[in-house]
Amino acid sequence: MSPTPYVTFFHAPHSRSGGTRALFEELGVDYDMHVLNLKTGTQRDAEYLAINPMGKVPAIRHGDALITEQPAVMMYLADLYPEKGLAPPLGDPLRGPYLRWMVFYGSCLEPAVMDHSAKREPVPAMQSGYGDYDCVIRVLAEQLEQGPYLLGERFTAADVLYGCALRWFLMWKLVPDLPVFRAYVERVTSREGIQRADRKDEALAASQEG
Ligand SMILES: N[C@@H](CCC(=O)N[C@@H](CS)C(=O)NCC(=O)O)C(=O)O
Repeated sequence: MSPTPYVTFFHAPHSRSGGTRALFEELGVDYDMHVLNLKTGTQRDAEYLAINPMGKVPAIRHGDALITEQPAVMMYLADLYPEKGLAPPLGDPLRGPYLRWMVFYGSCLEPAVMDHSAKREPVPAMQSGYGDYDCVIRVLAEQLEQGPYLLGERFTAADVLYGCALRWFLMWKLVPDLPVFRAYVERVTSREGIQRADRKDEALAASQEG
């Protein structure tokens, strides 16, 4: 049963909030969804900026709390439903590695990928929070080689984040087309919940096209 009050999820199809939708499906919980249209720019309307001044998705609201940034949103949701087993709890030896990889996504992987794709002049590795792009990609690939999931045998919300993000990164050729990335994306995104989220998102995107 969902805790009260329901979580409100601010979502736009074909965007970074797709991973959060996939996590909701993997958790199998109810929520209220508020849909934004990135093509017409409703995320920049005053009404939404009053909720999330960044004008970005995903965002969730739970009671008076606003949570933004994919890793924080996913950690919050996975902790909110501990019975679903998608977050190693405090005291679990995997809790530290789980937090590490969740934060690595936002502080290392995504900035490295975006800086690299924009061909930004790299700052010296010692001054960069993520070092350099090649190092980030190598460290992630080495971790996934140990598989089958980011934390080994245990599937967690971190895999929903990385599986969905790497799928986009491969599609847009933002990361090297390594067999380890391909196999991991296939393993994670073929899960029932994520497939269901994909189908719902395609229908939502089509309705916005219309
Ligand atoms: N740091 C944010 C980034 C979210 C983000 O960039 N979302 C994009 C969608 S892919 C967005 O909302 N863009 C709309 C805009 O900037 O107007 C996170 O990790 O959640």
